[in-house]
Amino acid sequence: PAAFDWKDPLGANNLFTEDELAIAETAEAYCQERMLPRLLDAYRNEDFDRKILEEMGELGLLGATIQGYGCAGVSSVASGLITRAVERVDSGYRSGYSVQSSLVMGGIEEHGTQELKDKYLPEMAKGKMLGCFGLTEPNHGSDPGSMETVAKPHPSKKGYYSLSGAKTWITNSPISDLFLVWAKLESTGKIRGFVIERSQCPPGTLETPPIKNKNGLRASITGMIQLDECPVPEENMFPEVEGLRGPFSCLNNARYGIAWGTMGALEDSISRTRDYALNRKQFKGNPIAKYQLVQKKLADATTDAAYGILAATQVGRLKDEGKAAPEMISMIKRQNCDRALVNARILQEVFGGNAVSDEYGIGRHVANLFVTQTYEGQSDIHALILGRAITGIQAFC
Ligand code: TGC
Ligand code: FAD
Repeated sequence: PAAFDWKDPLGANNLFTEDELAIAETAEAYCQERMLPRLLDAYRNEDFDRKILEEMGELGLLGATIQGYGCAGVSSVASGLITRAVERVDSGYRSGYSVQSSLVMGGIEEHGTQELKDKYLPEMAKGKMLGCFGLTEPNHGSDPGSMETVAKPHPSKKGYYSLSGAKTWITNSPISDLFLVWAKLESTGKIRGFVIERSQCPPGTLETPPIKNKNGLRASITGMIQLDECPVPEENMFPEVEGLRGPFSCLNNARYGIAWGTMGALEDSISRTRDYALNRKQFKGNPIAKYQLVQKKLADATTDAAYGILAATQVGRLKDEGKAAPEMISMIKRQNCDRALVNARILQEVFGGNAVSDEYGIGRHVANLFVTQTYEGQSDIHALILGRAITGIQAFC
């Protein structure tokens, strides 16, 4: 019989092409050799180094599924493998990466005019220009359809809209050059997407205060977007897409990426726990890995990680064939985030008191995975999306 590999328990590597495996290897090498050594300081000091995205750009990892504009044009599975490699290091770095690649570059590529694509995608692909995605507001998180941010013709600048409102909990906002903001057009009441360039905003019309002292995702920078009659050129509004379909089409790609990423965080938790359990001795010099209760924790977590990778691979393949329903993405986003969080929390117990030290990494994964379960649609919201698809009855309100 074939040998069992605890790092790839169900042989998922057999499902990837040679190109996909090569991309994964490049991403893993970069993440382990150059990203990981900076992580502990970044997490302690809540300090996101924007150079990381520039370095990922140099390796062709940003906006990786996009064809042209200096992007690699790889498969959805390959992009998932990149995301998994990044989140094996830290969910915060994956957040910064996902927002740049899936939410902003993906949004501009899918809905922007040719001029917007030509102007912004090549610089974003190099990581020279950073972006953020403003959907959530202080009073509207799970229910973005009720947003209050408004766009109306600018009272004094012809050819411009004026945007006013506030977005909160926005990854990358304090350091972003470009803002994809969703606002209601006053004349129609319909949600539209606007691309705002920081350098073009008059003083006081765009502010991006950071949200500090987070107890998770500390290696990622988060903030608000405050718009006060901010002038935005008419040509920077996405021309066709209106309603929630706009932001949700971008979210489909990012939620898919999170399903892969959280499996990376879980795999790193498993690997750290295995090492610890093999080395830590209690009772007559036995490694704690010898005890059945510890082995069960590892068996449960390894099983969930293996299933999660297979499900994400399947949805990735369907996505590239145009056969992935958004509900499939809700299913893997919810399941993988939930299982990663539950398992990492249980594995944390294996470290005993040392789990409390940030040197061991496990507590950081647990804190981060709570955030992944919350953003891009909290898990219960995805349960309701699935419930609606199963019963035909919506249960949101
Ligand atoms: P609903 O009636 O369901 O839909 C309204 C319109 O949107 C369309 N639609 C989709 N289109 C494409 N893909 C999807 N996944 C879609 N889901 C819905 C739908 O067809 C409809 O189109 P149309 O043309 O008929 O108008 O709208 P609802 O208001 O009832 O939605 C309810 C609900 C709960 C499902 C939705 O609001 C929801 O998903 N809420 C969660 C909010 C969320 O995910 N926020 C994410 C913010 S961004 C973020 O967190 C980034 S973190 C990044 C990081 O750091 O990694
Ligand atoms: P609420 O909507 O207030 O929900 C609170 C609780 O109530 C949840 O458990 C929810 O499931 C439950 N609930 C709500 N409605 C229902 C219902 N109808 N039925 C059952 N349960 C319900 N947003 C962006 O736009 N861009 C970003 O880049 C971004 N980055 C983020 C980074 C971080 C670190 C964090 C923490 C959040 C980020 N978000 C971002 C915001 C994120 O998407 C929201 O926090 C999330 O959508 C939940 O919204 P909320 O926090 O307002 O919670």
